[in-house]
Amino acid sequence: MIRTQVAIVGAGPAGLVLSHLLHLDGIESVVVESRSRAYVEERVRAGVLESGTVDLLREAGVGERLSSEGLVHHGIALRFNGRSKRIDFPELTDGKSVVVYGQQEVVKDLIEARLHARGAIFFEAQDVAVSGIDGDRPTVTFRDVEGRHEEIVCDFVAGCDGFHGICRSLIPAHVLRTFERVYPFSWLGILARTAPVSHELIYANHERGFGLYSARSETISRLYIQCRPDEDLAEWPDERVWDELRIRLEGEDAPDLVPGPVLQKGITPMRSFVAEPMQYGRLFLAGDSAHIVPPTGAKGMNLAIADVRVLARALTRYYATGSSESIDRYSQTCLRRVWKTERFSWWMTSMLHRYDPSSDVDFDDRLQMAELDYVTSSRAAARTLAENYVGLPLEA
Ligand code: RFL
Ligand code: PHB
Repeated sequence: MIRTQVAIVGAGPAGLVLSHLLHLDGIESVVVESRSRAYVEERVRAGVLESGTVDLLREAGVGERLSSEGLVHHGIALRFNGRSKRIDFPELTDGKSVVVYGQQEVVKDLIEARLHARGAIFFEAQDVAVSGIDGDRPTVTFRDVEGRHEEIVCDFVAGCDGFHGICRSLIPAHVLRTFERVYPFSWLGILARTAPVSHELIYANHERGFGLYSARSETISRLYIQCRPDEDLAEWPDERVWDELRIRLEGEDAPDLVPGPVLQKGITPMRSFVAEPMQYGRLFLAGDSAHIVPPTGAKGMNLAIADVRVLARALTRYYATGSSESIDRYSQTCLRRVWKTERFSWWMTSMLHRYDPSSDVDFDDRLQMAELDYVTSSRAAARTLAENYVGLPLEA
C-alpha cells in the first residue's frame, strides 16, 4: 500500500505539471500512467504555448530547454483569397508573444524534473481503478509493469487521464452534464524533416478546405490540411499531401514549400466538449478529461495547464490553512476560462474551415470572407484574436 496526498491519473501535460507544481509547494503525489514512458514522450500533438504557459513553466524551473530551443513567434498570418494578412501580437497585446515548442518536449522536460526530484511515476499501469471519491480516503488501484497489484491511498484524486480516460465517468450521471459539438471534418497532419519556409504560422482558408503551416524547430515542419472525418490515410501518400498543401497555400506571396521526409502522419478528429462540474467529492478533473477544443486555436495543452494551476493553488491553500474554500470553487473557477477558450477555438474553426467542400460557395462562405477581411483590417477585431491567441490572463 502506498500512502500519498494526491494520486494523479495520467502523465500528460496536465498530470505532470500538477505533480511538479504540488512538489514545489511541498505536497506529495503519485502519478499513474497506462502508457510507457517512451510512448508519452514521442506522442506528437500540440505545439503552441501561450505566454502565460511559458511564464508558468519557466517560473516552475522547467523552462530551460524551452527557452533555448523554443521558437518565439510574434504573430500569425491569416491567408484567404490567395493573400496573407498578418496579425501582430506584441503590437496588439502590449508586448506578448507565443512560443512554438512541441508538447512531447514539454512532457520530456517534466518527466525528467519529476524523476530527478525522486517523484513517483508508474508507467504501463494496467487495470487502473479509482474508488472512494465520496469519502475522505479515496484509493487508486492498478497492476504495475511487472503485474503486481498496487494500491494508493490518498486525500485527493486528480483525473488527468485525457478524453478517453476513466475518471470522468466516476461522476454520477445525475450530476454530470456534458456539452458537445462534433465538426464535419478532421485534420490530416504531417511532421516533416524540412526547414520551415515561413517563420510564422499560416492559417489558410481555401475553397478546398483549411490548411495550416507550422513548425517545430529549425529543421522540422508541421503541416495540416482539413480532410473528411472518415478519411483513409492509405489514400494519402506523402506526395499527395504536399501537392494538396501547396494548393491550399497558393496565391500571391505563397510559401515556397520544400517537401522533405515525412516522419509522422495522422488524423485528428475535431470536437468541442465540456463536462460540468469538473469535480465531485474528492475527485478533480483537469485537461482533456474535462474538455476538448478543436486544435484551430492551439489551446488544448494550454487549457490543461491552466486547470492544474488552479488546482495546485487550491490544494496548497487547503494543506496550508485547512480551508476548502478554493477547492470547493475549483470547477467554477476553471469553467470561466474553459468556456471562453471553447468560444475562441470554435470561432477560429468556423472562420477557417469549409463546412461542405463539395457544394458551391454559399452565404456562409461569403460571411467567412467578410469575417477574415474584418479581423485583418480592423484593429479592434484583430486585438480580440491576438489577446485570445497569446492567452487570456491567468487567475490572479
Ligand atoms: P493527455 O495528453 O491526453 O494525457 C492523458 C494521459 O492519461 C493517460 N491515460 C491513463 N492513465 C492511467 N489510467 C488510465 N485509465 C488512463 N487513460 C488515459 C494517457 O495515456 C495520457 O498519457 O491529456 P492532458 O494532460 O489533459 O493534455 C491535453 C493535451 O494533450 C491536449 O489538449 C492537446 O494535445 C490537444 N491536441 C492538440 N492541441 C493543440 O493545441 N494543437 C494540436 O495540434 C493538437 N493536436 C491534440 C492533437 C490531441 C490529440 N488527441 C487527444 C488524440 C492531436 C491529437 C491526436
Ligand atoms: C502545431 O504546430 O501543431 C499547431 C499549431 C497551431 C495550431 C494547431 C497545431 O492551431
